[in-house]
Amino acid sequence: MSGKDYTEMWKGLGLNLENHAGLLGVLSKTYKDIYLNQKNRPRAMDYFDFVISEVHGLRIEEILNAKKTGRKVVGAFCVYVPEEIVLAADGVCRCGCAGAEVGSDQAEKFIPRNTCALIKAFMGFKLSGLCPYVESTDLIVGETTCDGKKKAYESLNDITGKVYVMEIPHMKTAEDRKLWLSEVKRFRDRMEELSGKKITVEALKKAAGVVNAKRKALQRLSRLRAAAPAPISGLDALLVNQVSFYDDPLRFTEMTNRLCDELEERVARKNGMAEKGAPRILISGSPMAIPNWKLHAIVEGSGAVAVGEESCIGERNHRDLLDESFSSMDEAMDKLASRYLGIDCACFTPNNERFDNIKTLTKSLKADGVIHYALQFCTPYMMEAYRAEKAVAGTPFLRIETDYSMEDFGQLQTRVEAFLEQIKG
Ligand code: BJ8
Repeated sequence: MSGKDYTEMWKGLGLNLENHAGLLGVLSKTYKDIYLNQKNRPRAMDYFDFVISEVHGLRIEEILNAKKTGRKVVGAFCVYVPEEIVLAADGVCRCGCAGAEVGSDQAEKFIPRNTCALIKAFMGFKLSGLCPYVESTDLIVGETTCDGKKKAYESLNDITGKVYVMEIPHMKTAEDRKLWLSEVKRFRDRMEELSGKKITVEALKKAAGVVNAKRKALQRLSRLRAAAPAPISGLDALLVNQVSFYDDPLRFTEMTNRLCDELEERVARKNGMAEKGAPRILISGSPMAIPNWKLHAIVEGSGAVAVGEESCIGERNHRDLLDESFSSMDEAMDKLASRYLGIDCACFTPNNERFDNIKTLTKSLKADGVIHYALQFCTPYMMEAYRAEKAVAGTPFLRIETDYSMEDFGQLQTRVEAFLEQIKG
């Protein structure tokens, strides 16, 4: 990982230094094995390789420096938390790492064994003192999406004392919209209280511009993956989406646009990442938080190319922009509430928009097959697999349920290979 010695910084954050060194070692090796072995990567991926090498280094230093100037750091585990409000209060917003099997034994003292890997990971990272992001946050914003998260936040608050929960309705009726609007306002008030700064319409407009620019860069990347041959691997595109959750938003946007410039040239020259005729796969379902690269590594290691992620670390996060045409606080709150309530998370019922979106993406990305990915014990996404399959009837479809462990890697590989044979046949 990084060449600089950050030991003092990690000590100051109270990390468990021995376990932390082990974690960085595993992360670095996994990254090298999976990422640096790819051939013909875009040159602009150098930046994202650098960000990963500094994931617990330079970025944390930047965040701690921001804190020294009085800015507040807000962590979240869900795309429902409105980043614009955090930025408008001059805060730093980032999502917690929850994509690796860490501290499960300790997490299971608080939550049941049969809890999804993402929840276990955010509890495990905290309990084993391994995440500098969690340690540097002033506020962790939870939400009432799935039951597992909702209840885990209670324990996380017992442990950290800094969890604030937004109530997310589970339907989208007029009454639900009212409830959600009041939650968005309550969060604005909480951010004002935390930062000691009044959130103004101008500050919200500026924040909306920053976050929309980031979304537009991700949308551009997403559109470029529709080219045949695909100009970038799914692994690299997934990494860019994962990094979008914790990098500085302005820098991230610039570097992603730079990557897209290069991809446009590649598309013009028909310079693809995958072999000619490689099956194009849309991956749909539970989010893949950093460093969860397992399924993409299997799919692309088997000769296919992942061309899209119908997921919160993907399309669901950047599909919709915020309408910036507001001129009063009430209008701004209204527009924020409707932009976020448009997210098609499986925690909603009914959730027909998601199936329409899967259908549209399968077509626009020219996917030859869809792999539905649900984390084990993620009931909302496991349940929706049936309707997702129905939505793309006629397109080969594979359902996968897994966690972060590598124990089923071989078994999944066999299933994916058989699926790809079915597509080719
Ligand atoms: S908007 S998908 S980020 S809730 S994987 S913890 S749902 S049991 S992460 Fe999610 Fe927000 Fe929805 Fe997106 Fe529960 Fe499922 Fe675990 Fe999940």
